[in-house]
Amino acid sequence: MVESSSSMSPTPAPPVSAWRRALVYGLGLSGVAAARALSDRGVRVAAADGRSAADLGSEARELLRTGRVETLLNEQAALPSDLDAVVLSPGVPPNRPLLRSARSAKTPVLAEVELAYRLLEVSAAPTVVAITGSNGKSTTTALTGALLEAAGYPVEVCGNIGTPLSARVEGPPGRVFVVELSSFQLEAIDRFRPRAAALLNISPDHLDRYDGVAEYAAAKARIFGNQAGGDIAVVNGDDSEARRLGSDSEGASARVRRRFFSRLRQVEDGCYLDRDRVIEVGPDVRRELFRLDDLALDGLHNVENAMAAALLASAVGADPHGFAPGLRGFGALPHRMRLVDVVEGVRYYNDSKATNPAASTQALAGFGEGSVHLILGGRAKGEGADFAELAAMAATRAAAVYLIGEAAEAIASVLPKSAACHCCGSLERAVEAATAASASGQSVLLSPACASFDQFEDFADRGRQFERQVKALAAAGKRGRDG
Ligand code: UMA
Ligand code: ADP
Repeated sequence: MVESSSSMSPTPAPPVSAWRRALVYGLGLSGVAAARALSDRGVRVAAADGRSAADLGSEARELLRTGRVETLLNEQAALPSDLDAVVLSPGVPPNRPLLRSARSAKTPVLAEVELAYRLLEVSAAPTVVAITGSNGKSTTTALTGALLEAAGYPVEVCGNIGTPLSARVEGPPGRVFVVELSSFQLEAIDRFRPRAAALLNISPDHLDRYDGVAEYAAAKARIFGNQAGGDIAVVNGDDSEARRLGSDSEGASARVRRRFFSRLRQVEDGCYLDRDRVIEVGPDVRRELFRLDDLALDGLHNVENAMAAALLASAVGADPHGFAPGLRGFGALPHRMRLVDVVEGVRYYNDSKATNPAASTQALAGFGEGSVHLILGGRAKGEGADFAELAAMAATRAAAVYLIGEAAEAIASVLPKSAACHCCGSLERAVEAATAASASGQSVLLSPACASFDQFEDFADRGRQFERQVKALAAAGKRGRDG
């Protein structure tokens, strides 16, 4: 395993305006954006990447052609001696030799998001809203952006969701930056201080990078590490690990206002579900934020995401009166609990982005007993991926389970003997079998709880193949949506 993320604590970096030469490590989306931002400011940029120039993406190759990156090093090269800082792409783990050399040479190592934050700080204290968690980050980030936009704020939705923060630094003042952050990005922040930050949940993930869940969770908790008086920490009150990390005085200053959201119980400061209404409470407030009916998204987990988004949006001043219309206009992101079609009364949902057991467990929790034909499997994430809780949920919610991919045996071994379980091998056969067995009023759900790389390019490819097959079913003379 790698050096712990705490070993990434950076050597303090001088202001970016004083940098003369920096190394950008990784020339993917983050590295290209960071290199552009630095070279625009007159900093000489060297880059390092495990890939050769010819194998890099088109944007990186274009950047090399323009000469804005003066050298492309391979990962085994010696660290240049005249660097002011190394700017790190999130996918590069801290155990790389170049990073070890940087630490020995006391060269500051900063995450790409940290660089971007420092560039934003130059003009004014930026309004940053940050979101992390094991599941629900992209949905909550996009939803927070939508609520703020509906309230009239100029918003930049960026970060792990797809566009690096560095690519959004240039622009008019007064924008609110809504930034999705992965544990990888949080490892190498230093001053990054979100005015409002949310920790949605913690469940095991990325255990190929971390020495255990505690180390992974500690990286996530760094989102609160620089918050200070006047800032707001939003924490899932129903998730014990998130609650522990969010309440930890080391994680956030005592002057930070901690607000909890809960589906299960009343909270003192934050919001909770009271039958069909989400109520905000606090020392000086008690009001309805929205009703469940306002949510266009399916699934109980999306109630949590909406509660977090509402607290974040109100933390930077949005008027909750606009939340209900904002929520009504927000449909599921691609491959996240998305209704693809209704065929012969059977609802088909694409939740291909559910790549770990906790995500699929939550997705299932929103369905009635015995109402779902559930497609599970793929490549298990991490060696000891634990499907036990998912199997227990499937035993009540699923009419039958259809297994695909490498993890089929591991999942079959934890399903109760009484569960109807079919080993289908491929997604195509699973959809056929689920379609044959399902009745009007039931659902077919692809929420695989596994990564896709054993059979697909990525989760999006898996989701698209599922959607194509469902559309073909609908077109084959059967009734389409709402038929
Ligand atoms: N590279 C090396 N050495 C390494 C690892 C990577 O040289 O050890 C090089 C690769 O050859 C490649 C470049 O680094 O040229 C890729 O950098 P990267 O992996 O950091 O990826 P980016 O293209 O910069 O995209 C990153 C995020 N990717 C990762 O964290 C792995 C994107 O999240 C994010 O959208 C983007 O920045 C913009 O902020 C993707 C992701 O999978 C969606 N995130 C993980 C997740 O959500 O679970 C954390
Ligand atoms: P992330 O960006 O963290 O991967 P997404 O919003 O893309 O999160 O959702 C990924 C998957 O996680 C969804 O397909 C859904 O199954 C599940 N999910 C979404 N929100 C939550 C949540 N709050 N808790 C648990 N699982 C969730």
